[in-house]
Amino acid sequence: MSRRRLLYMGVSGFAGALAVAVAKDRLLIYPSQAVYNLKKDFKVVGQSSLKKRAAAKGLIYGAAFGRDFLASDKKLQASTVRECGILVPENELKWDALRPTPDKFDFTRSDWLAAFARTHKMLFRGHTLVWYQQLPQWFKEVVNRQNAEKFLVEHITTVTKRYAGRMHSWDVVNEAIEPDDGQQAGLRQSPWLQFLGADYIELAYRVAAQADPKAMLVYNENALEYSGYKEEVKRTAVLKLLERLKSRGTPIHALGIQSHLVAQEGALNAKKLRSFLSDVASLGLKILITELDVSDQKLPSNPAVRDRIVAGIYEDYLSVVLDEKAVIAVLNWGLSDRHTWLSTFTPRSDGAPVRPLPLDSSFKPKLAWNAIARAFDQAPKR
Ligand code: 9MR
Repeated sequence: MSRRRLLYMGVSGFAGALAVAVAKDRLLIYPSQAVYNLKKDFKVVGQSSLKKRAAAKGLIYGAAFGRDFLASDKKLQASTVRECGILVPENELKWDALRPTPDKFDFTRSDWLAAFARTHKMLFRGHTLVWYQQLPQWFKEVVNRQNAEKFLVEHITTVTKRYAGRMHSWDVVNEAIEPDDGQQAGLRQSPWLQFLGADYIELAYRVAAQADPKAMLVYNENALEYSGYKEEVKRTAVLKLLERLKSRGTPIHALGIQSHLVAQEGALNAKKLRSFLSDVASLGLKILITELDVSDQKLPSNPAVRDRIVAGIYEDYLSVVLDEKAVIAVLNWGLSDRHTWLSTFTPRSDGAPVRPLPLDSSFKPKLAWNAIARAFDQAPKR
């Protein structure tokens, strides 16, 4: 009999039954995680919302929403108002959403979200001014080496001015590092790098700071969380970028760690993650967890088993990152499983709906909600 099998057999009663279910579903790569989670009750004290639990520790909690989902769903609106202290448009502030033609801006949909946040006394957060994706159709034909700076400056100025004084923070530049692209300093091959060179990053922060001196200016990045070689190289490149920006007096105030976690990715290396966070903090930067979710794409089909594993990952991750006092905010990328980018980007092969977020598709809190609540309750005060 294998050691794994013995491990499973050591768990009794309900937990044992679940462990066997897990084993049958061939979740054999994480036996310790599954068994550990089976013993956890994810108990939460009191009834208060995630935003209140976060606020009690000097933290901000919120989520990303699409205008159409939020506008058409009263139940989602009620959950949002209850749980969230900050709202970020999922797509409405991206270039392709705001720029129907080279000389036009359309703020209808982002304004709706800004008004919703304001009406419900939530903070509002901007995502994102400079990205290599979601550029409008016309971009390729119109933007070139000669006019790229004019487009970049005009875009950042117009968009940040529209919400100036009302924006908690802006993801000024998003996902600028990709060491696999083989460019200088691990920079991603993007139209901005191609047209303007590495200095486009600094320029973007300076323009944003001038147009909205009150907003916290964030550099937002993905794939920083795990401990594989690629992530290690990426963390090093991001740190170097931040160091360089700071040493040149660039107005940058925080790092956004997207945190799209993946249940089958294996354990996080808490030590490496903590030391990265502390290196970022020692540059005088705050840290925001900007797009948190946990993909259950490859987990067993049983939703109860999935929810338990996902919740364990939420609690483990947040308890590590919230140890670092420079972390000031946690945002989920969506709030309820009813609306999540993961249903289309990484659907499950068994066709079952994905369950990556704190609320289920009927807006009921899942164990993931408990896990986040527990992490907030246990976090040191800022
Ligand atoms: O959730 C967003 C999805 O609806 C969009 O189709 C996609 C492309 O614009 O972007 C998704 O959000 C991404 C975010 O802007 C940046 N980090 C990764 C997010 C998930 O892909």
